[in-house]
Amino acid sequence: ALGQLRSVGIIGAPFSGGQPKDGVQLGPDLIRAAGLVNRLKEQGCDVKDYGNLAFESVSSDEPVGLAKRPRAVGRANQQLADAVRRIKHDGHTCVMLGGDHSLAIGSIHGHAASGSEVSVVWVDAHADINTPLTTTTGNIHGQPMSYVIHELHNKIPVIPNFSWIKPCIAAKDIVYIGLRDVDPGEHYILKYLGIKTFSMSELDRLGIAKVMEQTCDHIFTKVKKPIHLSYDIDALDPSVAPATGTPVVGGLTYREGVYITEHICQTDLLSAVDIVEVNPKRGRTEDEVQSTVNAAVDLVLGCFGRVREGSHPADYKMPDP
Ligand code: B3U
Ligand code: MN
Ligand code: MN
Repeated sequence: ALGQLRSVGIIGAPFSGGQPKDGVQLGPDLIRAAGLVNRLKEQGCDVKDYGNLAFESVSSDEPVGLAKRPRAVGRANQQLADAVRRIKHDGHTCVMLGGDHSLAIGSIHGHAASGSEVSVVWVDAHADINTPLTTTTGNIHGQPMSYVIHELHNKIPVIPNFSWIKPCIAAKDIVYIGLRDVDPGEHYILKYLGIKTFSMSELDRLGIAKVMEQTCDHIFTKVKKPIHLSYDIDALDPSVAPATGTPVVGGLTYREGVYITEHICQTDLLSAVDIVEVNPKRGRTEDEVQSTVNAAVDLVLGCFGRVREGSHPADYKMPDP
């Protein structure tokens, strides 16, 4: 079956300030260079590439408490939120190419600001739900969820360039898949808020098909909200996606990773996608970089109708001899 014509708006966010490792800002152009736009068009999508955001450098950006580079992260995400809101208003499913995962603040915020409430499917080895006070690393890519969840609003201190952020996601509208490196404070928050999680243990127990059924059962109770899929490439096993800043052993296979996108695509509710944390400078060989980038491309293609059984256009003409 060929998915109906989908209209995709791509925004590149070459930003690395949410974590300390150089190279993750190269993700958007690398994923494009692997042919993303043409391959989406080949599978029947309408694609508009909005290009890359230009982030001005912030001259003086001392940590606030533990949080590192807060002014740069706040500014970049404000720019991204505006861009995502515009792309949603133009009627596209938004694809945000990162960049590090702190960008989910702006991407989710802009998505939620564009219309109704949204649900979030967060695919990641990490929960990225530290508050600026529970973080031990100070890296804001380990914190984005804490800024957008209503129930954590009173746990967030004042941070420069963060005042525009209004919490916009309910804890009950979140599902995590792929967790295997969760800090104690994060684990407490996940349990305290009753957030639905499928760690790698649950995935081992249930298999990916049941995980995706239960994911959709969870987010579809009552009304069906548009889905924001936030996909950290480090959810995949490092044997598949080694070129990333914080690889963690025991991750999703390529097949499980792609299955998630196929299943979400079939809901017809996918409204925005983030693909983040591809870092070519963390690959030890060119093959490692290519494997990671190819996986990123295949995840996006899976989001927009690519199916592994193959497909054909509705007007396919069988050649006669
Ligand atoms: N939870 C740790 C580690 C981490 C989070 N996200 C990544 N690493 N990629 C933290 O820094 O908050
Ligand atoms: Mn992440
Ligand atoms: Mn991660």
